[in-house]
Amino acid sequence: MKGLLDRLYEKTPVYRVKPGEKVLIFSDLHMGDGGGSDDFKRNSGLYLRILENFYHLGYHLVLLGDIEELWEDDLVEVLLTYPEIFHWHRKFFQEGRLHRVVGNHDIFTEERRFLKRTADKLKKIGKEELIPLLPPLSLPSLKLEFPEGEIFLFHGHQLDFLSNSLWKLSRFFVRYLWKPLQILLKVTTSSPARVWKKRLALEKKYYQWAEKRKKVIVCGHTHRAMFASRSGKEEGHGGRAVPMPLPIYFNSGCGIYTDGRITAVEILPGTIKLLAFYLEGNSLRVEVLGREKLRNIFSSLRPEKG
Ligand SMILES: [Mn+2]
Repeated sequence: MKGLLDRLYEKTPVYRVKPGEKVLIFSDLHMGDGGGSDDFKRNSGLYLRILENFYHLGYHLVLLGDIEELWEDDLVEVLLTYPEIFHWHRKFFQEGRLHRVVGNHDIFTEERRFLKRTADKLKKIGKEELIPLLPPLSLPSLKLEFPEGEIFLFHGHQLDFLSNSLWKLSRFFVRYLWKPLQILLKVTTSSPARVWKKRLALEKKYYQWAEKRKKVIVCGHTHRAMFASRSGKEEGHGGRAVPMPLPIYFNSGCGIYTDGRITAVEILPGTIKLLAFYLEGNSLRVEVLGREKLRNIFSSLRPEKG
């Protein structure tokens, strides 16, 4: 029987990665309004450095959902807070190197109209110059086609009932009840990130779908970076909900870790990696948390080797 992910998979646009092209995948930056509930603020300088660097290195950038925090904040406020970041995203886009996939915190009904309304608001407050920086229309999900095989990327909220079917109600809760509390209590943003059991249950659903359909997947949403179905640290919560024998589930993690790191999945010709970026003084540093040949990842899906 076809499930929700099967239907998403079928309508997913394909990008054929050309020889030599390199891809960097981020998710869950939750860029806010720069105020007390903006968890991204402390990492924004780091992210800007990453964008500048990888733009000049010729990378493709995949934004895998929850880039702007639109449950808590208005897009106008986010744009006014981080115009430079929107500027770099735009530069990637203009060169055909930006792939923006929707998440549950940066979703809005009738995207075209929403962007038009946001442009009108900017005009009204005398910030016309920011209108060209508005994000491009988003994709529901994305398939990246490599010589070794295809990787399916989706944010991950699609299997999360509250975030998917009830997103308007959830947004109401977050904006009017959670945000003020968050400022008061100085705690970080919501949802599966905070709730371990929920996160493990989601990971299980992602993995089981991928195993059944023989796919390699990259998600975000849970805020737990994963490499080849393994997380870097289990944080004492008993690890995985189900055994994940095949190295087919990846997660780009998030941009709001409190230790000042941002994680990303990097795909180079023939190789996939999990990276953690951080600043040391003023220098951009990268730690490689995982590295594997794409050939080995895909061969795990063939029965004779699986
Ligand atoms: Mn999400």
